[in-house]
Amino acid sequence: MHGKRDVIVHGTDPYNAETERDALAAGPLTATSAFYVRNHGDVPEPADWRLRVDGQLERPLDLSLATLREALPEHTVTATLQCAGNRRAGLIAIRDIPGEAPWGPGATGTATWTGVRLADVLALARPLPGARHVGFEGADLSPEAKPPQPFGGSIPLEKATRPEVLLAWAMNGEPLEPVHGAPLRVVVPGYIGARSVKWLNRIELRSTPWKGYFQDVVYRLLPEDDTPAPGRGLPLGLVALNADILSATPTEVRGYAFAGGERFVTRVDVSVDGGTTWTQAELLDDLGPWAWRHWRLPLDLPPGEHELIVRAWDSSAATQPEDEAGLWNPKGYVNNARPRLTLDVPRPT
Ligand SMILES: Nc1nc2c(c(=O)[nH]1)N[C@H]1C(S)=C(S)[C@@H](COP(=O)(O)O)O[C@H]1N2
Ligand SMILES: [Mo]
Repeated sequence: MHGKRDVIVHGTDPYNAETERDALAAGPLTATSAFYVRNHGDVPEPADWRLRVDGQLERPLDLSLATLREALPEHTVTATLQCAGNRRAGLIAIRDIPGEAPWGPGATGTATWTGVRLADVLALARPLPGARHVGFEGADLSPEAKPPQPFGGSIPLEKATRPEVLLAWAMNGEPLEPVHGAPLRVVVPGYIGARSVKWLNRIELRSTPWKGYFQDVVYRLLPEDDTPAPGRGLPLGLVALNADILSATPTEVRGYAFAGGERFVTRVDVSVDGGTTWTQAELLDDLGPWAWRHWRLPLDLPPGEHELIVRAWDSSAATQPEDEAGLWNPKGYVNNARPRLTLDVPRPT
């Protein structure tokens, strides 16, 4: 289904799947065939697709894809997408989170995205002075909201006019696949995946953030004892610094680290003795400011049990929280605890 390989399927109605560790480890760019999918409803198949731009602006637009592509210059950005629920399994291990997928480390991936700059579309539409946020609405209808509503969300106008924010029709140099938002999706580098709205058919210039279910009720960080309701908790936006281990053998450990927001990864430390001593890992390919860094450290571990811990650092000098215990929240978002792994090296026989 959906031509995916090397994924762990978390659901088929709607389809949700994460990339297997091996496929993430294969390289800094994630193959489209292995790229994670996060859906909140059925994949829509719009017969007559248009992009409408309305709200607080001087010039409402109603564009076909052909017009969009002809009118504006094409740009390509390499960016990591990361779901706010990435690594939720680590939070579920502390306390169950019913109804939410137990994502491992693969609800994230990095691709090249090609399309037009949202900034260029906004320049055509001419936002009015009262416009502060840019809302995005998809063509899918999600039954998670009662009554069902299209998936949507917004970002501040200030971010929307940055050159890295795209309306993309291609991923890794190929036409966008239906499951990833064809014919057109938003790509908001540095923000949680939920703001990169797929099957985009409406952009709304607004004075306030999006009031739809997927920004006003969920994708919000709630205190431990709270339950989702409109406006509760804090809306997630910028991705928090995170890292995970993708492979570990007695001779090498590898993984990814993603700083999120406008920060970048400055260092990754690895401990093989449960956190007593730390060694810096080598940061691999630099794919630019919007992409994660893969990292590796050669090891020479003797037989026995070894407790590996990893901690990434970013350009704001922040590092990852020690463990999941203090991070648990009712919807299971933002698990960015230091990854741990016990490696049992057998004695030679
Ligand atoms: N229209 C629409 N856009 C959407 C979603 C959705 O369900 N519907 N899911 C969002 C979430 S939560 C994430 S993490 C990313 C996932 O993008 P992908 O499926 O291409 O990996 O898409 C976002 N855009
Ligand atoms: Mo997500």
